[in-house]
Amino acid sequence: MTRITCPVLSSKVTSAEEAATYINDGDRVGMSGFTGAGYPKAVPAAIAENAKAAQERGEDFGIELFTGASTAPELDGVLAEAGAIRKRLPFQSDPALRKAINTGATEYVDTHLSHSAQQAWFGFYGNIDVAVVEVAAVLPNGMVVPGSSVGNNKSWLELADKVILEVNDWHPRAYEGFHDVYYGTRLPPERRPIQILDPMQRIGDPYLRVDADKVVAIVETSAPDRNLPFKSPDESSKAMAEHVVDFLRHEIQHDRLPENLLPIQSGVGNVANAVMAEFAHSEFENLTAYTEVIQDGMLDLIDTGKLTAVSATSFSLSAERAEAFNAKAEEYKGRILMRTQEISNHPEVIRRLGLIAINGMVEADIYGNVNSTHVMGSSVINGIGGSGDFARNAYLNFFVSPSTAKDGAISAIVPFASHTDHTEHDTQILVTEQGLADLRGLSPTARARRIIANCAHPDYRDGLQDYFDRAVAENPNGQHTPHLLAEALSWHQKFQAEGHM
Ligand code: 0RQ
Repeated sequence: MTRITCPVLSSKVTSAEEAATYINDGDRVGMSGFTGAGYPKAVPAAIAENAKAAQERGEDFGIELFTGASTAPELDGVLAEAGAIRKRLPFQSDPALRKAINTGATEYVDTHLSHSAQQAWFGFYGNIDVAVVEVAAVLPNGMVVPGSSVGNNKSWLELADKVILEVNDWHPRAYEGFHDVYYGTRLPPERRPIQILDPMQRIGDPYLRVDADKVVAIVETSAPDRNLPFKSPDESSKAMAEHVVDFLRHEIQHDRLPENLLPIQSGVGNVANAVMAEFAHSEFENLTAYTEVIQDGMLDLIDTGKLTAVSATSFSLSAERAEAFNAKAEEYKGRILMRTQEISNHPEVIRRLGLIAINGMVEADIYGNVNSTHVMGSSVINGIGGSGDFARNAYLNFFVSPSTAKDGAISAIVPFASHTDHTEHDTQILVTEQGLADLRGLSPTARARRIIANCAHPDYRDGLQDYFDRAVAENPNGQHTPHLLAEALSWHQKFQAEGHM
Protein backbone atom coordinates (compact mmCIF):
# COMPACT_ATOMS: atom_id res chain seq x y z
CA MET A 1 0.00 0.00 0.00
CA THR A 2 1.30 3.43 -0.87
CA ARG A 3 2.80 5.49 1.92
CA ILE A 4 1.67 8.73 0.26
CA THR A 5 -1.93 9.44 1.23
CA CYS A 6 -1.95 13.18 0.56
CA PRO A 7 -3.79 13.86 -2.73
CA VAL A 8 -1.85 17.06 -3.47
CA LEU A 9 1.53 15.46 -2.90
CA SER A 10 0.79 12.07 -4.50
CA SER A 11 0.42 13.88 -7.84
CA LYS A 12 4.15 14.74 -7.59
CA VAL A 13 5.43 11.15 -7.60
CA THR A 14 8.04 10.69 -10.28
CA SER A 15 11.31 8.92 -11.09
CA ALA A 16 14.68 9.58 -9.42
CA GLU A 17 16.02 10.68 -12.83
CA GLU A 18 13.27 13.28 -13.22
CA ALA A 19 13.76 14.47 -9.63
CA ALA A 20 17.50 14.88 -10.17
CA THR A 21 16.92 17.36 -13.00
CA TYR A 22 15.97 19.92 -10.34
CA ILE A 23 19.55 19.89 -9.03
CA ASN A 24 21.96 22.07 -10.97
CA ASP A 25 25.68 22.76 -11.01
CA GLY A 26 26.63 24.96 -8.06
CA ASP A 27 23.50 24.21 -6.01
CA ARG A 28 23.63 23.93 -2.24
CA VAL A 29 21.74 20.77 -1.38
CA GLY A 30 20.59 19.74 2.10
CA MET A 31 20.07 15.99 2.29
CA SER A 32 18.81 13.71 5.04
CA GLY A 33 21.06 11.04 6.54
CA PHE A 34 22.81 10.43 9.81
CA THR A 35 25.32 7.64 10.57
CA GLY A 36 24.11 5.55 7.66
CA ALA A 37 20.41 5.90 8.48
CA GLY A 38 17.57 7.73 6.75
CA TYR A 39 19.55 9.03 3.74
CA PRO A 40 17.97 9.25 0.26
CA LYS A 41 18.69 6.04 -1.65
CA ALA A 42 17.78 6.89 -5.26
CA VAL A 43 18.16 10.58 -6.17
CA PRO A 44 21.91 10.87 -5.33
CA ALA A 45 22.80 8.17 -7.91
CA ALA A 46 20.75 10.03 -10.52
CA ILE A 47 22.58 13.28 -9.65
CA ALA A 48 25.88 11.41 -10.02
CA GLU A 49 24.85 10.24 -13.51
CA ASN A 50 23.97 13.82 -14.48
CA ALA A 51 27.35 14.97 -13.15
CA LYS A 52 29.22 12.37 -15.18
CA ALA A 53 27.24 13.23 -18.33
CA ALA A 54 27.96 16.94 -17.84
CA GLN A 55 31.66 16.26 -17.33
CA GLU A 56 31.73 14.14 -20.49
CA ARG A 57 30.30 17.14 -22.33
CA GLY A 58 33.17 19.17 -20.92
CA GLU A 59 30.96 21.06 -18.46
CA ASP A 60 31.51 21.53 -14.73
CA PHE A 61 29.08 19.87 -12.34
CA GLY A 62 29.45 20.02 -8.58
CA ILE A 63 27.22 20.67 -5.59
CA GLU A 64 27.72 21.78 -2.01
CA LEU A 65 26.31 18.91 0.04
CA PHE A 66 24.98 19.30 3.57
CA THR A 67 23.52 16.44 5.63
CA GLY A 68 22.94 15.48 9.24
CA ALA A 69 26.09 13.35 9.56
CA SER A 70 27.64 10.41 7.64
CA THR A 71 25.63 8.61 4.98
CA ALA A 72 26.48 5.63 2.78
CA PRO A 73 27.89 4.51 -0.58
CA GLU A 74 24.53 5.32 -2.24
CA LEU A 75 24.93 8.98 -1.28
CA ASP A 76 28.44 10.18 -0.41
CA GLY A 77 30.03 7.26 -2.27
CA VAL A 78 28.34 7.71 -5.67
CA LEU A 79 28.61 11.49 -5.62
CA ALA A 80 32.27 11.48 -4.54
CA GLU A 81 33.16 8.92 -7.19
CA ALA A 82 31.46 11.08 -9.80
CA GLY A 83 33.53 14.07 -8.63
CA ALA A 84 30.26 15.88 -7.90
CA ILE A 85 30.86 17.17 -4.33
CA ARG A 86 32.58 20.55 -4.27
CA LYS A 87 31.99 21.20 -0.59
CA ARG A 88 30.72 18.95 2.18
CA LEU A 89 29.58 19.45 5.75
CA PRO A 90 29.10 18.68 8.65
CA PHE A 91 30.41 15.03 8.92
CA GLN A 92 31.31 12.08 6.69
CA SER A 93 32.81 8.60 6.96
CA ASP A 94 32.83 7.42 3.35
CA PRO A 95 36.07 6.01 1.84
CA ALA A 96 35.58 7.62 -1.59
CA LEU A 97 34.68 10.99 -0.10
CA ARG A 98 37.52 10.79 2.42
CA LYS A 99 39.90 10.32 -0.52
CA ALA A 100 38.42 13.30 -2.36
CA ILE A 101 38.83 15.45 0.77
CA ASN A 102 42.37 14.32 1.48
CA THR A 103 43.50 14.86 -2.13
CA GLY A 104 42.03 18.37 -2.00
CA ALA A 105 39.31 17.73 -4.61
CA THR A 106 36.50 18.36 -2.10
CA GLU A 107 36.38 21.08 0.54
CA TYR A 108 35.27 19.67 3.89
CA VAL A 109 33.92 21.91 6.63
CA ASP A 110 34.16 19.64 9.67
CA THR A 111 31.53 21.08 12.00
CA HIS A 112 30.14 20.37 15.47
CA LEU A 113 26.87 18.56 14.71
CA SER A 114 24.83 20.83 16.98
CA HIS A 115 26.16 23.86 15.11
CA SER A 116 25.30 22.90 11.55
CA ALA A 117 21.57 23.76 11.56
CA GLN A 118 21.97 27.03 13.40
CA GLN A 119 24.84 28.12 11.17
CA ALA A 120 22.65 27.40 8.13
CA TRP A 121 19.88 29.49 9.73
CA PHE A 122 22.37 32.28 10.51
CA GLY A 123 23.08 32.36 6.77
CA PHE A 124 26.73 31.37 7.18
CA TYR A 125 26.54 28.80 4.36
CA GLY A 126 24.48 30.80 1.85
CA ASN A 127 21.05 29.98 0.43
CA ILE A 128 19.97 26.31 0.42
CA ASP A 129 18.63 25.56 -3.07
CA VAL A 130 17.22 22.05 -2.72
CA ALA A 131 16.35 19.64 0.11
CA VAL A 132 16.36 15.89 -0.60
CA VAL A 133 14.86 14.14 2.41
CA GLU A 134 13.93 10.50 2.99
CA VAL A 135 10.79 9.87 5.04
CA ALA A 136 8.63 6.92 6.12
CA ALA A 137 5.23 8.24 5.03
CA VAL A 138 3.27 11.28 3.86
CA LEU A 139 -0.02 11.74 5.73
CA PRO A 140 -3.32 12.93 4.18
CA ASN A 141 -2.77 16.45 5.54
CA GLY A 142 0.70 16.62 3.96
CA MET A 143 2.59 16.18 7.24
CA VAL A 144 5.51 13.79 7.03
CA VAL A 145 6.49 10.83 9.25
CA PRO A 146 10.29 10.77 9.58
CA GLY A 147 12.27 7.53 9.23
CA SER A 148 15.33 6.10 10.98
CA SER A 149 16.98 9.49 11.47
CA VAL A 150 15.88 13.08 11.97
CA GLY A 151 19.22 14.92 11.81
CA ASN A 152 18.92 18.32 10.12
CA ASN A 153 15.83 17.43 8.08
CA LYS A 154 13.60 20.05 9.67
CA SER A 155 16.07 22.79 8.76
CA TRP A 156 16.68 21.62 5.20
CA LEU A 157 12.91 21.32 4.54
CA GLU A 158 12.32 24.82 5.89
CA LEU A 159 15.36 26.56 4.39
CA ALA A 160 15.43 25.07 0.87
CA ASP A 161 13.73 26.72 -2.10
CA LYS A 162 12.74 23.33 -3.56
CA VAL A 163 11.99 20.03 -1.83
CA ILE A 164 12.38 16.46 -3.10
CA LEU A 165 11.03 13.69 -0.86
CA GLU A 166 12.01 10.04 -1.02
CA VAL A 167 9.30 7.93 0.61
CA ASN A 168 10.88 4.64 1.62
CA ASP A 169 8.58 1.79 2.70
CA TRP A 170 11.53 -0.16 4.17
CA HIS A 171 11.06 2.05 7.23
CA PRO A 172 8.35 0.67 9.51
CA ARG A 173 5.04 2.52 9.18
CA ALA A 174 5.00 2.21 12.98
CA TYR A 175 7.60 5.01 13.12
CA GLU A 176 4.68 7.39 13.54
CA GLY A 177 4.96 8.54 17.16
CA PHE A 178 8.72 7.94 17.57
CA HIS A 179 9.82 11.48 16.77
CA ASP A 180 9.85 14.83 18.50
CA VAL A 181 10.56 17.66 16.07
CA TYR A 182 11.06 20.94 17.92
CA TYR A 183 9.71 23.98 16.07
CA GLY A 184 10.57 26.48 18.80
CA THR A 185 14.12 27.38 17.79
CA ARG A 186 14.64 31.08 17.10
CA LEU A 187 17.57 33.17 16.04
CA PRO A 188 19.34 35.39 18.59
CA PRO A 189 18.27 37.68 20.21
CA GLU A 190 14.85 35.95 20.20
CA ARG A 191 16.01 32.64 21.68
CA ARG A 192 14.20 31.00 24.56
CA PRO A 193 15.30 28.19 26.94
CA ILE A 194 15.01 24.62 25.61
CA GLN A 195 12.68 23.15 28.21
CA ILE A 196 13.95 19.57 28.37
CA LEU A 197 14.23 18.45 32.00
CA ASP A 198 14.15 14.69 31.34
CA PRO A 199 15.60 12.64 28.43
CA MET A 200 12.14 11.56 27.23
CA GLN A 201 10.37 14.87 27.58
CA ARG A 202 8.51 15.88 24.44
CA ILE A 203 8.79 19.51 23.38
CA GLY A 204 7.81 19.28 19.71
CA ASP A 205 5.67 17.52 17.10
CA PRO A 206 5.77 13.88 15.94
CA TYR A 207 5.85 15.07 12.30
CA LEU A 208 7.95 17.14 9.94
CA ARG A 209 6.13 20.00 8.24
CA VAL A 210 6.54 20.42 4.50
CA ASP A 211 5.36 23.32 2.38
CA ALA A 212 3.55 21.46 -0.43
CA ASP A 213 4.16 24.34 -2.84
CA LYS A 214 7.93 23.79 -2.55
CA VAL A 215 7.74 20.05 -3.28
CA VAL A 216 8.92 19.50 -6.86
CA ALA A 217 9.18 15.70 -6.83
CA ILE A 218 8.49 12.62 -4.73
CA VAL A 219 10.31 9.35 -5.36
CA GLU A 220 9.19 6.01 -3.90
CA THR A 221 11.88 3.55 -2.72
CA SER A 222 12.15 0.29 -0.74
CA ALA A 223 15.86 0.01 0.05
CA PRO A 224 17.44 -0.69 3.45
CA ASP A 225 19.78 1.62 5.36
CA ARG A 226 23.55 1.06 5.16
CA ASN A 227 23.67 -1.08 8.31
CA LEU A 228 27.30 -1.88 8.92
CA PRO A 229 28.11 -4.99 10.94
CA PHE A 230 29.85 -4.61 14.30
CA LYS A 231 32.91 -6.58 15.37
CA SER A 232 32.09 -8.63 18.42
CA PRO A 233 33.98 -7.00 21.28
CA ASP A 234 37.66 -8.10 21.40
CA GLU A 235 39.84 -8.34 24.53
CA SER A 236 41.06 -4.79 24.15
CA SER A 237 37.60 -3.21 23.87
CA LYS A 238 36.32 -5.41 26.71
CA ALA A 239 39.19 -4.14 28.89
CA MET A 240 38.36 -0.52 28.04
CA ALA A 241 34.69 -1.13 28.75
CA GLU A 242 35.55 -2.68 32.14
CA HIS A 243 37.68 0.34 33.06
CA VAL A 244 34.75 2.64 32.27
CA VAL A 245 32.24 0.57 34.23
CA ASP A 246 34.58 0.19 37.25
CA PHE A 247 35.15 3.92 37.28
CA LEU A 248 31.39 4.59 37.29
CA ARG A 249 31.03 2.20 40.27
CA HIS A 250 33.75 4.15 42.05
CA GLU A 251 31.90 7.41 41.42
CA ILE A 252 28.68 5.96 42.86
CA GLN A 253 30.59 4.86 45.97
CA HIS A 254 31.87 8.41 46.39
CA ASP A 255 28.38 9.91 45.99
CA ARG A 256 29.26 11.67 42.79
CA LEU A 257 26.75 9.65 40.73
CA PRO A 258 23.32 8.20 41.54
CA GLU A 259 22.84 4.39 41.49
CA ASN A 260 21.25 4.51 38.03
CA LEU A 261 24.01 6.89 36.81
CA LEU A 262 23.12 9.93 34.70
CA PRO A 263 21.94 9.84 31.06
CA ILE A 264 24.54 8.19 28.83
CA GLN A 265 25.87 9.38 25.47
CA SER A 266 27.82 6.80 23.53
CA GLY A 267 29.70 7.55 20.30
CA VAL A 268 29.88 5.50 17.12
CA GLY A 269 32.14 2.51 16.47
CA ASN A 270 33.08 -0.85 17.86
CA VAL A 271 34.48 0.42 21.16
CA ALA A 272 31.32 2.38 21.98
CA ASN A 273 29.25 -0.70 21.13
CA ALA A 274 31.48 -2.86 23.38
CA VAL A 275 31.04 -0.45 26.31
CA MET A 276 27.27 -0.77 25.95
CA ALA A 277 27.66 -4.57 25.94
CA GLU A 278 29.60 -4.30 29.21
CA PHE A 279 26.73 -2.37 30.80
CA ALA A 280 24.55 -5.41 30.06
CA HIS A 281 26.71 -7.48 32.46
CA SER A 282 26.79 -4.78 35.12
CA GLU A 283 24.57 -4.33 38.17
CA PHE A 284 23.30 -0.94 36.90
CA GLU A 285 19.53 -0.70 36.46
CA ASN A 286 17.03 1.89 35.21
CA LEU A 287 19.58 3.58 32.98
CA THR A 288 18.66 6.32 30.52
CA ALA A 289 20.45 7.70 27.47
CA TYR A 290 20.46 11.14 25.86
CA THR A 291 22.59 10.50 22.85
CA GLU A 292 23.01 10.92 19.13
CA VAL A 293 23.01 7.41 17.79
CA ILE A 294 21.37 4.13 18.84
CA GLN A 295 23.70 1.21 18.03
CA ASP A 296 23.05 -2.50 18.54
CA GLY A 297 24.46 -2.49 22.07
CA MET A 298 22.03 0.16 23.19
CA LEU A 299 19.05 -1.66 21.68
CA ASP A 300 20.14 -4.80 23.55
CA LEU A 301 20.05 -2.81 26.79
CA ILE A 302 16.51 -1.68 26.01
CA ASP A 303 15.52 -5.29 25.30
CA THR A 304 16.84 -6.49 28.65
CA GLY A 305 15.18 -3.59 30.46
CA LYS A 306 18.48 -2.14 31.77
CA LEU A 307 17.89 0.96 29.72
CA THR A 308 14.42 2.40 30.24
CA ALA A 309 14.54 5.29 27.80
CA VAL A 310 16.69 6.62 24.94
CA SER A 311 16.57 9.98 23.26
CA ALA A 312 18.65 10.18 20.04
CA THR A 313 18.58 11.59 16.53
CA SER A 314 19.37 8.42 14.58
CA PHE A 315 19.86 4.68 14.49
CA SER A 316 23.08 3.01 13.35
CA LEU A 317 22.32 -0.72 13.46
CA SER A 318 23.74 -3.87 11.93
CA ALA A 319 21.59 -5.38 9.17
CA GLU A 320 20.26 -8.18 11.41
CA ARG A 321 19.42 -5.79 14.24
CA ALA A 322 17.69 -3.35 11.87
CA GLU A 323 15.49 -6.12 10.42
CA ALA A 324 14.64 -7.34 13.93
CA PHE A 325 13.83 -3.80 15.05
CA ASN A 326 11.68 -3.10 11.99
CA ALA A 327 9.67 -6.30 12.57
CA LYS A 328 8.61 -5.19 16.06
CA ALA A 329 9.13 -1.42 16.00
CA GLU A 330 5.75 -0.83 17.66
CA GLU A 331 7.02 -2.45 20.87
CA TYR A 332 9.74 0.21 21.28
CA LYS A 333 7.36 3.14 21.07
CA GLY A 334 7.56 5.25 24.20
CA ARG A 335 11.06 4.01 25.03
CA ILE A 336 12.82 5.62 22.06
CA LEU A 337 12.40 9.28 21.13
CA MET A 338 14.09 10.76 18.07
CA ARG A 339 14.85 14.46 17.92
CA THR A 340 16.49 16.91 15.53
CA GLN A 341 20.28 16.94 15.96
CA GLU A 342 20.27 20.55 17.15
CA ILE A 343 18.30 19.28 20.19
CA SER A 344 19.89 15.81 20.66
CA ASN A 345 23.28 17.57 20.79
CA HIS A 346 22.19 20.84 22.39
CA PRO A 347 24.82 22.16 24.83
CA GLU A 348 22.15 23.60 27.13
CA VAL A 349 20.33 20.28 27.47
CA ILE A 350 23.56 18.25 27.78
CA ARG A 351 24.75 20.52 30.60
CA ARG A 352 21.37 20.49 32.36
CA LEU A 353 20.86 16.71 32.25
CA GLY A 354 24.50 16.09 33.25
CA LEU A 355 25.49 13.49 30.69
CA ILE A 356 28.10 10.76 30.84
CA ALA A 357 29.76 11.08 27.42
CA ILE A 358 31.84 8.22 25.99
CA ASN A 359 33.60 8.82 22.66
CA GLY A 360 36.43 7.33 20.61
CA MET A 361 39.72 9.13 19.92
CA VAL A 362 42.62 8.78 17.50
CA GLU A 363 45.33 9.99 19.87
CA ALA A 364 45.88 12.03 23.03
CA ASP A 365 48.98 13.88 24.08
CA ILE A 366 50.58 13.63 27.49
CA TYR A 367 48.63 16.70 28.69
CA GLY A 368 45.25 15.37 27.55
CA ASN A 369 44.68 17.25 24.29
CA VAL A 370 42.63 14.83 22.17
CA ASN A 371 42.70 14.28 18.42
CA SER A 372 39.48 12.63 17.18
CA THR A 373 39.82 13.31 13.49
CA HIS A 374 43.26 13.29 11.86
CA VAL A 375 46.02 10.83 10.97
CA MET A 376 49.51 12.33 11.31
CA GLY A 377 48.10 15.84 11.54
CA SER A 378 47.00 16.08 7.92
CA SER A 379 44.52 13.41 6.69
CA VAL A 380 41.02 13.44 8.04
CA ILE A 381 39.36 10.14 9.02
CA ASN A 382 35.73 11.04 9.72
CA GLY A 383 35.24 14.32 11.54
CA ILE A 384 34.50 15.75 14.97
CA GLY A 385 30.83 14.75 14.74
CA GLY A 386 29.03 15.18 18.02
CA SER A 387 32.02 14.44 20.20
CA GLY A 388 32.70 18.12 20.93
CA ASP A 389 29.04 18.93 21.62
CA PHE A 390 28.93 16.18 24.23
CA ALA A 391 32.44 16.23 25.70
CA ARG A 392 32.59 19.93 26.51
CA ASN A 393 29.15 20.06 28.10
CA ALA A 394 28.91 16.66 29.80
CA TYR A 395 29.04 15.96 33.54
CA LEU A 396 31.71 13.36 32.83
CA ASN A 397 33.52 12.77 29.56
CA PHE A 398 35.54 9.69 28.57
CA PHE A 399 37.79 9.37 25.51
CA VAL A 400 38.63 5.77 24.65
CA SER A 401 41.12 4.17 22.26
CA PRO A 402 43.44 1.18 22.08
CA SER A 403 46.88 2.33 23.30
CA THR A 404 48.43 1.53 19.90
CA ALA A 405 47.29 1.51 16.26
CA LYS A 406 48.53 -0.25 13.13
CA ASP A 407 49.78 -3.37 14.91
CA GLY A 408 51.74 -1.41 17.47
CA ALA A 409 53.55 0.89 15.00
CA ILE A 410 51.73 3.94 16.37
CA SER A 411 51.29 5.02 19.98
CA ALA A 412 47.90 6.57 20.74
CA ILE A 413 49.59 8.54 23.54
CA VAL A 414 52.08 11.00 22.05
CA PRO A 415 54.20 13.90 23.29
CA PHE A 416 52.17 16.43 21.29
CA ALA A 417 48.84 15.83 19.52
CA SER A 418 49.26 16.21 15.77
CA HIS A 419 45.78 17.81 15.66
CA THR A 420 43.52 18.93 18.52
CA ASP A 421 39.75 18.56 18.60
CA HIS A 422 39.24 18.52 22.38
CA THR A 423 41.60 20.59 24.46
CA GLU A 424 43.13 19.72 27.82
CA HIS A 425 40.59 22.15 29.33
CA ASP A 426 37.73 19.89 28.21
CA THR A 427 38.99 16.34 28.53
CA GLN A 428 38.41 14.53 31.82
CA ILE A 429 39.01 10.79 31.60
CA LEU A 430 41.22 8.94 29.09
CA VAL A 431 40.89 5.19 28.70
CA THR A 432 42.99 2.61 26.85
CA GLU A 433 43.13 -1.15 27.39
CA GLN A 434 46.11 -0.40 29.69
CA GLY A 435 44.05 1.60 32.15
CA LEU A 436 42.19 4.81 32.92
CA ALA A 437 43.54 8.28 33.68
CA ASP A 438 41.18 10.45 35.72
CA LEU A 439 42.39 13.97 34.94
CA ARG A 440 39.76 15.94 36.82
CA GLY A 441 41.24 18.72 38.91
CA LEU A 442 44.81 18.01 37.85
CA SER A 443 47.39 20.50 36.58
CA PRO A 444 49.09 19.74 33.23
CA THR A 445 52.17 18.08 34.74
CA ALA A 446 50.06 15.93 37.08
CA ARG A 447 47.93 14.97 34.08
CA ALA A 448 51.05 13.98 32.11
CA ARG A 449 52.36 11.72 34.87
CA ARG A 450 48.99 9.99 35.17
CA ILE A 451 48.37 9.56 31.43
CA ILE A 452 51.85 8.11 30.85
CA ALA A 453 51.59 5.74 33.83
CA ASN A 454 48.01 4.56 33.27
CA CYS A 455 47.24 4.74 29.55
CA ALA A 456 50.46 4.41 27.50
CA HIS A 457 51.43 1.05 26.04
CA PRO A 458 54.48 -0.46 27.84
CA ASP A 459 56.45 -0.28 24.57
CA TYR A 460 56.08 3.51 24.53
CA ARG A 461 55.82 4.36 28.24
CA ASP A 462 59.53 4.89 28.90
CA GLY A 463 59.93 7.03 25.81
CA LEU A 464 57.07 9.29 26.88
CA GLN A 465 58.40 9.53 30.44
CA ASP A 466 61.84 10.41 29.07
CA TYR A 467 60.35 13.14 26.85
CA PHE A 468 58.41 14.57 29.80
CA ASP A 469 61.37 14.44 32.21
CA ARG A 470 63.67 16.20 29.76
CA ALA A 471 60.98 18.79 28.94
CA VAL A 472 60.71 19.54 32.66
CA ALA A 473 64.52 19.68 33.08
CA GLU A 474 65.11 21.92 30.07
CA ASN A 475 62.37 24.51 30.69
CA PRO A 476 63.22 26.21 33.99
CA ASN A 477 60.77 29.04 33.26
CA GLY A 478 58.25 26.93 31.40
CA GLN A 479 57.12 24.53 34.10
CA HIS A 480 53.37 24.83 33.49
CA THR A 481 53.15 22.69 30.31
CA PRO A 482 56.76 21.74 29.55
CA HIS A 483 57.57 20.82 25.96
CA LEU A 484 60.63 20.31 23.79
CA LEU A 485 59.43 22.18 20.74
CA ALA A 486 61.92 20.70 18.29
CA GLU A 487 61.00 17.20 19.44
CA ALA A 488 57.27 17.56 20.09
CA LEU A 489 56.16 16.07 16.76
CA SER A 490 59.21 13.86 16.26
CA TRP A 491 57.22 10.70 17.00
CA HIS A 492 54.93 11.43 14.05
CA GLN A 493 57.87 12.37 11.84
CA LYS A 494 59.57 9.09 12.75
CA PHE A 495 56.45 7.14 11.79
CA GLN A 496 56.33 8.89 8.42
CA ALA A 497 60.02 8.26 7.77
CA GLU A 498 60.36 4.74 9.19
CA GLY A 499 56.82 3.31 9.48
CA HIS A 500 57.14 3.06 13.26
CA MET A 501 57.03 5.60 16.08
O1 0RQ B 1 41.95 2.65 10.60
O2 0RQ B 1 40.59 0.79 9.76
O3 0RQ B 1 42.44 1.76 8.38
O4 0RQ B 1 42.97 0.41 10.42
O5 0RQ B 1 41.64 4.86 12.65
O6 0RQ B 1 40.12 3.25 14.42
O7 0RQ B 1 40.47 1.72 16.34
O8 0RQ B 1 38.84 1.04 14.49
O9 0RQ B 1 38.36 2.89 16.19
O10 0RQ B 1 36.17 2.68 14.84
O11 0RQ B 1 36.26 3.36 17.28
O12 0RQ B 1 37.10 4.92 15.46
C1 0RQ B 1 38.22 8.29 16.56
C2 0RQ B 1 37.99 7.41 14.25
C3 0RQ B 1 37.78 5.87 16.23
C4 0RQ B 1 35.96 7.50 15.78
C5 0RQ B 1 37.49 7.29 15.70
C6 0RQ B 1 42.96 4.30 12.70
C7 0RQ B 1 42.73 2.82 12.86
C8 0RQ B 1 41.53 2.61 11.94
C9 0RQ B 1 39.59 3.68 13.20
P1 0RQ B 1 41.98 1.29 9.73
P2 0RQ B 1 39.46 2.11 15.33
P3 0RQ B 1 36.87 3.39 15.94
C10 0RQ B 1 29.29 10.73 18.10
C11 0RQ B 1 30.77 10.70 18.35
C12 0RQ B 1 34.99 11.21 15.86
C13 0RQ B 1 33.50 11.41 15.84
C14 0RQ B 1 32.85 11.08 17.16
C15 0RQ B 1 35.53 8.88 15.26
C16 0RQ B 1 40.73 3.88 12.17
O13 0RQ B 1 35.56 7.36 17.11
O14 0RQ B 1 35.36 9.08 14.07
O15 0RQ B 1 33.47 10.88 18.18
N1 0RQ B 1 35.35 9.85 16.18
N2 0RQ B 1 31.53 11.05 17.15
O16 0RQ B 1 43.86 2.08 12.49
C17 0RQ B 1 46.70 6.65 12.95
C18 0RQ B 1 46.33 6.73 15.26
C19 0RQ B 1 45.15 5.95 15.07
C20 0RQ B 1 44.83 5.58 13.75
C21 0RQ B 1 43.31 4.81 15.12
N3 0RQ B 1 46.71 7.14 16.46
N4 0RQ B 1 47.06 7.08 14.17
N5 0RQ B 1 45.58 5.93 12.70
N6 0RQ B 1 43.68 4.87 13.84
N7 0RQ B 1 44.20 5.45 15.89
C22 0RQ B 1 28.80 10.09 16.80
C23 0RQ B 1 28.81 11.04 15.64
O17 0RQ B 1 29.35 12.07 15.72
C24 0RQ B 1 28.10 10.75 14.42
